Amino acid sequence: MRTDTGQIVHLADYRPTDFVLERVDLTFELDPTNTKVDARLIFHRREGVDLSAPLVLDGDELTLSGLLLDQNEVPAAQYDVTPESLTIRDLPAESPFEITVTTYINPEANSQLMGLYRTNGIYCTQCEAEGFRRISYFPDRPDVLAPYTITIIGDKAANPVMLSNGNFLGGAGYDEGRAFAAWFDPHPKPSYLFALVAGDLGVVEDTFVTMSEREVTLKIYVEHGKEARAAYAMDALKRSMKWDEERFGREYDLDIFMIVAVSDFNMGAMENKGLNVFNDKYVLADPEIATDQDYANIEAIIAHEYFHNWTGNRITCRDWFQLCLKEGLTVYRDHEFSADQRSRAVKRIAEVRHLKSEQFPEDAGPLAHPVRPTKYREINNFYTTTVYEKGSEVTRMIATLLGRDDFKAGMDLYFERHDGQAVTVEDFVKSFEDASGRDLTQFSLWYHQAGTPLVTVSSDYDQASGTFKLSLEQMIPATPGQTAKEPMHIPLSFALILDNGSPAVPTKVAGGEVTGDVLHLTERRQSFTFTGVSSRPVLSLNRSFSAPINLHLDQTPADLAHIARHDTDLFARWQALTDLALPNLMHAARDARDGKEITCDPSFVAALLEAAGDETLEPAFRAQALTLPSEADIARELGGNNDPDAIHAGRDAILSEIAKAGTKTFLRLFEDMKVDGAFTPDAASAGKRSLRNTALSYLTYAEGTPARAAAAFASADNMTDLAQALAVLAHRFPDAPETTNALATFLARFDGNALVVDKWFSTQATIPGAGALARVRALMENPRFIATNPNRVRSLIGTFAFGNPTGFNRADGEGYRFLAEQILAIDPRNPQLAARILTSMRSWRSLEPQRADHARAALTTIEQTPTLSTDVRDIVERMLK
Ligand code: 0A1
Ligand code: ZN
Repeated sequence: MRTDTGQIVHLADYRPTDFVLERVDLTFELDPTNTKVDARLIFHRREGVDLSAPLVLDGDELTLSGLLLDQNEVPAAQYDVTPESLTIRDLPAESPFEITVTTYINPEANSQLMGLYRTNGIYCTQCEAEGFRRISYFPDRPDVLAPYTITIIGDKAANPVMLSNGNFLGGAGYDEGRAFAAWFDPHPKPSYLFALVAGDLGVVEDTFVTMSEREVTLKIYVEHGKEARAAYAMDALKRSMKWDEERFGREYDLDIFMIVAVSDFNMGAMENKGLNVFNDKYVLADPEIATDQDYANIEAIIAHEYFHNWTGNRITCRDWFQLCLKEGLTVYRDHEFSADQRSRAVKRIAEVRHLKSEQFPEDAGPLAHPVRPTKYREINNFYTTTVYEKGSEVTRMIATLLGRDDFKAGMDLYFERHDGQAVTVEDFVKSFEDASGRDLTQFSLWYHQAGTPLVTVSSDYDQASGTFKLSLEQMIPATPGQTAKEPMHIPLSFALILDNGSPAVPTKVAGGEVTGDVLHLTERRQSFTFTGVSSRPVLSLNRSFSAPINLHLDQTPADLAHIARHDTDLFARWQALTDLALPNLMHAARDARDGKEITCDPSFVAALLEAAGDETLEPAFRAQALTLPSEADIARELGGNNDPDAIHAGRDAILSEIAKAGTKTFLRLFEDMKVDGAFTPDAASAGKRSLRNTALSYLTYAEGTPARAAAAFASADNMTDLAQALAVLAHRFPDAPETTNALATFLARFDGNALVVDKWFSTQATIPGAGALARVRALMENPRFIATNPNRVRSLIGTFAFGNPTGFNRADGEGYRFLAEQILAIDPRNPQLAARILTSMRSWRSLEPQRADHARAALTTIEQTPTLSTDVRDIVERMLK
């Protein structure tokens, strides 16, 4: 583990390499503890580069065991080497030269899961962002692109499968007991997209015929015996390939596309060229083991990684500051794909819920950073929801500003101009400017200014003149390192809804630009006056969440109820219900804290129940409508001095109120939404299950006994219903014998299937209340909990810290002390995992003073540990700053 303090890298310091890499030829002689790597690299000096310039290659924990220049040993005086770098001097002036670097690495001992490692006896690599330098000394940066030839030599019996990027060249027996396989990837790529997989795996095969009629072989590799569980992933892959051709004109470019599912992986998946490596959680599914959410995640992540083939691989990033160039854009593409495969409105609601619960807190706390940062200490810590999800929202806003045709023209130009290059956010934006003629200078602030803008809006209607005036003000809060902010270009989709529900069509607008249904807010303060509005309209603003902002719009509950009932934009209807719910939930939290009786506005409950019972609305939407803002959402809205126990108690009381008032509706939904026949994971059936399980949850509030959930558990014939019933039992009746029984039955039935046992861990880790910590500690002693496996750690410790507000934020601070202890235990093995779980404390400053003091003390304990990884040190120091 690197425990240096980590140099800060600045965007302003970027300069191209002195030497151009022409070709890469790698040979791996696999051995679990002593793999030999020969890297033959052909370079030439870049034009104009000084003769004295040395070649500097990156390393990480490496030992050099051989170095040749044009096949001759390099004398010791000609180079310097440390585990972190190799510097070679006196290189040829003009002609290309060949450097051969030999290293030996130990995959078995690689617990960081970066570089070449072993998982369940399988050799596997992870090179993004800087993992290749743990394999060989190399110019390990994304702007160094070259074609790769790979030869893998390994024990024949142990490695019947030997894979790398590109097309298969050939393979055969090598010598006594060994075999080799050779691969060639003709598309120049950076080292972070390199991959190697070897071992004994099962495979599922299919084909895809591209739009130019080329047949591509598709293979998904999984552990033996799990082949049938890869069927849905294969289907999602074929749909993704088709969609990218139809929507973006992007065709696949190799003879073969492979996916490998592994059980030890730090993230969700990785888009290595032609050889995606996946966390098996995002590949394996069948009705018995996977929930509807699992199916949706698999579909989205398969698509995401596949879409990277163009947005990330064919066109890559010049440097890691440009990460959003590939991630924000590719998330936007996978969101659009899922919206087209499922219900667009319901998908958008889920995206916005996720954005608000994950990205908004990041943007409002000590870890806030721009979508395109200008400095970092540890790049692994910048795979954030800001880069990914806010990055996607910024792309979505470009599409909103430009309209469908110009956005498409801009994307086409980007692909045409930059194919085969490593580029910047500026190059991306320029493509849209050139294609549309629109100046995006001010808009680009979205990439550079951190913090969620707050837009405050008031309106005024004058009956006599038929004018409707809208006054807006934008404020971008200060964030670390950025105190003064410029006003941004905020595209706000809107409608003026008349009494009968139809939209008003004003005759004239003054005060700013309006294109179609988009109002362009560009000034700090700006007023728009609409004329020709015959009666007082209700304003529906930021429809479909056209901009990722906080909106303060003084609307009466009656106006919100009007939108909830009449808006043609389903998203706006959901947003209105949320806006009705929040003040009630905030009030309830305050009343719970003050020991007062909790009440709820009956008109809000009526609006909610009306949506729930409206059969013209799709069930998935009604389920979303009935799902109240989370405890974290309420905490964010309250803004500070937060008491998670009071927030929980207040929300619980409101849920009970709704449950009592709506019992009849929920009973009916519970019956009507039953899905008959064999399980299918399609969106319509998933929506019905979701609404039925939401009704089940409310009914247990109304009935106050575990009987109904226990019966639902007993009769469930798919994992969605089973896991939901189990969660209701565990969360509402943790001590009931029905819950003990269900937990035991669940474990007995799925013992041996680690991905399902993870659900068993997570369900228990999220049982609210102070008793959660003891439960989590006890579960860590369970033999099924494997401390080196990231999925196990995330499902128990991660879920507890991120997803159990009352359990984790215990008033006595024990939750924080536990987390500090765990971070210090995980960090030496796997710094990335430790750093990520530590971010669960990013909102600690909004806690009430006693809890905040405990949190600060726990963070300080971490900070004062001398042997921290750069990853954890970077996070903890930023959180305490
Ligand atoms: N590029 C991947 C995410 C990823 C990043 C870093 C990793 O290293 C541990 C792994 C995966 C994606 O966007 O899916
Ligand atoms: Zn990605």
